[in-house]
Amino acid sequence: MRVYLDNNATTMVDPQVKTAMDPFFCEKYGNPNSLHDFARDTHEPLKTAMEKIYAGIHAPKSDSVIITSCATESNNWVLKSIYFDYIMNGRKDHIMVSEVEHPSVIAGAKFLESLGVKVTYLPINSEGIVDVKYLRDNITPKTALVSVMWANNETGAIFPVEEIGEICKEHGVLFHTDAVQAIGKFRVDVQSFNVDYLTFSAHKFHGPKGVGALYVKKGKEPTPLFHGGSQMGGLRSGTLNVPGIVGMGKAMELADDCIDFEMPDVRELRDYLEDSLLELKDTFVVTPREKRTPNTTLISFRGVEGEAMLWDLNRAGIAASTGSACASEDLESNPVMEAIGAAEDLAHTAVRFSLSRFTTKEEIDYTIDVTKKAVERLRSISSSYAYMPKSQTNEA
Ligand code: 7TS
Repeated sequence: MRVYLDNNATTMVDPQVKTAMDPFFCEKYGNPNSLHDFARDTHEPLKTAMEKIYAGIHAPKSDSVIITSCATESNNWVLKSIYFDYIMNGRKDHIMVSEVEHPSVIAGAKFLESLGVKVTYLPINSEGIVDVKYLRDNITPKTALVSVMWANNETGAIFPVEEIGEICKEHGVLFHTDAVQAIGKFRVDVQSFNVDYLTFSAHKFHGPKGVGALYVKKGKEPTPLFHGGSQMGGLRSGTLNVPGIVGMGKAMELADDCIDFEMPDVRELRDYLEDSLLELKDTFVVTPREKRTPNTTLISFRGVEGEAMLWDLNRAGIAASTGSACASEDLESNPVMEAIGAAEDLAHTAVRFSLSRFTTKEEIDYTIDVTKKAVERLRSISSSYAYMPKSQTNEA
């Protein structure tokens, strides 16, 4: 059996999305900016797709949704344009990001730091939720931007973006949220709270890879990263990825429909998986369920090296993760576990299972069985577990 439980890294393209994209490879392949009918063939489908994308995040027509190549591009764009627009000219000198942002934000912040920008890395609490009080206490009149993700990719923890948006508004600070793990998991409505920029990426919600977007509130248009064309109102030059945009539109429509219908089932399956694995002694989950996206569990098995666990799971056909795929070749501890301040022996033991609307009960039953056996096997050969003081285990 092959079981895919790494949906926070990427998802299967929904067959309906693939069907919607198909005509734009070998039939309707014109460049939308050309002046012939091959180009014109793409105009109506692009318009429909963009309407679906706007509807999916409840963006008003007056605001912009700029298509990019991925969330990494959108996140980098926000950080770098803030530097060009507000910091380089001396108006501001400071940004704030949570310490558990995706590397595309953390590395961007570190780059700005190397240019002399002051960066505050917001800590997270023992539940894996960003510390809003720390933000409130450290925001200054010179702060240009706060960038805090909506849902964390490792734990699924949902961050209080409404409250953060309010604080930013009070202080006249721009607010960006990376909503990559939010779309399709719960309702995303950019009009329901204060937000200036919002990132998302199609391949995280059963759309194609290589297409993402940045929502931009009217009047907050960032300096472009790419110059050289008139696409996206000159804000993001480059020939439009027509099949990608059509695919993202369809994926967004389906994702929105699924929030009420499929997501409760996904949550039930995730809870069943988690409950079953928590029956094992010395097994921990950090963020409480009600504060998490419905599809994610990050679970620690004391005494079991996460990478060893992945090896056993992979041999049985199960795909999971110990951290971002982007970082999975480094044998490093999970960044969220580190940020929480988990003991060294636990920081290396976290395994992330992320489900999707295509995950079945049979797959979860199989995963529970394989995981339990793997934990038993790996603990039996773990010298650190064998010699661990009984006080550190659940054993009497
Ligand atoms: N932001 C978040 C919150 C993410 O989870 C990811 C990918 C990205 C940005 C980057 O998206 P992309 O469109 O540039 O690919 N996260 C993961 C992960 O958790 N494991 O592999 C990739």
